[in-house]
Amino acid sequence: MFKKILIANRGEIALRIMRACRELGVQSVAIHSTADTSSQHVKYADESVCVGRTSSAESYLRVPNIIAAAEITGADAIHPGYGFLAENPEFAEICAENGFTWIGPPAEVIRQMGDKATARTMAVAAEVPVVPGTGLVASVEDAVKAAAEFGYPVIIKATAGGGGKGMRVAWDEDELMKNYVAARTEAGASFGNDAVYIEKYLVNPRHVEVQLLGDGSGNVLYFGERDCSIQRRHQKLIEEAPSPAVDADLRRRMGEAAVRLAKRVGYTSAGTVEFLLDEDGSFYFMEMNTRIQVEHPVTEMVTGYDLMKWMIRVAAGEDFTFTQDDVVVRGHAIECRINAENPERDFMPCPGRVFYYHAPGGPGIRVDTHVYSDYMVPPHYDSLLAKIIAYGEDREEAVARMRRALTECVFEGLPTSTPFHLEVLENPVFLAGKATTRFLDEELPQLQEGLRVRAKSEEG
Ligand code: MV4
Repeated sequence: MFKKILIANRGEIALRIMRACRELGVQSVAIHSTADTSSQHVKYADESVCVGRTSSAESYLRVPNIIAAAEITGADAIHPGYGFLAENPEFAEICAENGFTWIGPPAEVIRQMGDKATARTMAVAAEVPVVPGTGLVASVEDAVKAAAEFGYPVIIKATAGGGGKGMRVAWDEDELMKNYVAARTEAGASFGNDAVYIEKYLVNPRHVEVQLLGDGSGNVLYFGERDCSIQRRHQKLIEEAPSPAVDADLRRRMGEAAVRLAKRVGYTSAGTVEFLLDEDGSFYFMEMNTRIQVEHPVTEMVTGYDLMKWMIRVAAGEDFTFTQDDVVVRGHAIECRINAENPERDFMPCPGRVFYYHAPGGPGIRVDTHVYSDYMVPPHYDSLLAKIIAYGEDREEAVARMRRALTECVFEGLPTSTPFHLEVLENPVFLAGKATTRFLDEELPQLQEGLRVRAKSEEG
């Protein structure tokens, strides 16, 4: 096992990694910006190094400073968490070149999966189902020809994209010709790479993703799925495990498909294969995320495995002490992401001081947060305040516990997404387990009306 790990991140995920380190008897090193001097991850760590000024570009993304911090503290490994440098293959290589173990998948796999057209090709090679589509298309004529083959609507995707950027839907040939140019222009401006490919557009799918973990001996295990259909502008708001739309047979088929892809590319560490699950029960490869994800706790709750500790153990060369048959999904877990934002004002981020924080608790509740009373939420980073995770024997109990936890929770001084979550937890479509990726667009008027009523009754 490692002696000391540098955590190249901040916020709740830095704390989560440090908690795993402490349980493993590993020393932790925090890095921080000048805006995060009094952050929890700095206090919790055994050592800390300031790596730069407030902006991410000058601190959490400043590779030479992070490597220097690892050198002066004598760390033997680097954990990137999610976001920042987690899916930067050059950073993974630079860590290794400087003698630090990268706690993540091989750099070459990060690179391959970061290119969405390549990832799609790898999925085909691994016999993982993909939506009818193309490789990179060289011209608008090729795009029109391909679309005529598999039929409208189609979606144009930037190969350098992911998370929705450089994506355009086209319902007919005219729209395709227009949006093809728009997608390429946006992709070129956003990523410095304007290459695009085309897929048949699934109109009303669910987002279902499979959690994987690979050790250094070629073993790859799946830990069931998460349903992340409730998103707004490609930001996930609520995640749950298991998916209400997945039964044991589908779980096994999706899990085995995800493992085939992972084995094909030589995957190690924690990773996630995202699928679109169609209304008829067919599933299709969407993307592979080569990192530990925000929503990993729901999987930890329903499987009982500490994914973060296993991610560290396999990076240190340990193999699994259990098999696929040992991984059983039991009960139900839901996560609500609490952001410092105003759902009544188009989810506008609202950084500022949390004058008073009170954590929910009791049976089945887990809170992953870096917030404390009098904490100043800096405006420079993402607005995630806390993840509340509720576990229950079944979905109904998980929902009831989540409602209770959300009403116990206090973040004084800031608007948060808490009331919005309470609205979703009363929505009939959500309660029926029928939410698809269109849920938020379709239900937003009712949810916002509910929010206004809620705000009024709090005034009165
Ligand atoms: C799709 C799709 C429908 N059909 N691909 C969204 C981000 C990127 N990961 C790919 N995305 C989609 N790809 C085909 N062929 C619909 C989406 C999509 C989506 C997917 C998951 C969750 C929310 C979404 C919201 C809009 C579009």
